[in-house]
Amino acid sequence: MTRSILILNGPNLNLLGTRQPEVYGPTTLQDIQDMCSAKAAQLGISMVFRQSNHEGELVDALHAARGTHAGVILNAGAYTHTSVALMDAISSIMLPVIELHLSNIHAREAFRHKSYIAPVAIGQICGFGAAGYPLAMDALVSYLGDAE
Ligand code: CA2
Repeated sequence: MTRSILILNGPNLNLLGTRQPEVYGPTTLQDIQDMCSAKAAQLGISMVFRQSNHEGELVDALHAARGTHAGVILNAGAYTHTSVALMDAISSIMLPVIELHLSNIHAREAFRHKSYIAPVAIGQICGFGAAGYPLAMDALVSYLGDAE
């Protein structure tokens, strides 16, 4: 069976490419989704790409990933810095999760240096803009190896 991964995006990422291009770049979330689809085909995996502005929906999507997907790439947006609920959800699903950010959160405001996702993720990719998405897909597929 084809391996599947979930790419999950949090609040305000639907606005990408439309505002603050100096911070987040000119690429839209649809452009990123298209890039990820092409990368998935190249890697021989399937991929579900989602975005929600609602914390509970992100928690539900993480719960539903168990049994459906082999791993998750999560750009939790601002919930990265606030959400114990997302941290607990990741701990509960027993799936590898890669934390992803477009910007280098460590080079920005102090409140962005704290991540509730980092302690429960297998790793973090940040600061490479939209290119971080295919990088994270390579990293997740490599982490998963031949295991089911
Ligand atoms: O760099 C990232 O990917 C972030 O997860 C983006 C979040 C931010 O709160 C995190 O600290 C880092 C914000 C996403 C907001 O996206 C916008 C896009 C266009 C216009 C306004 C916001």
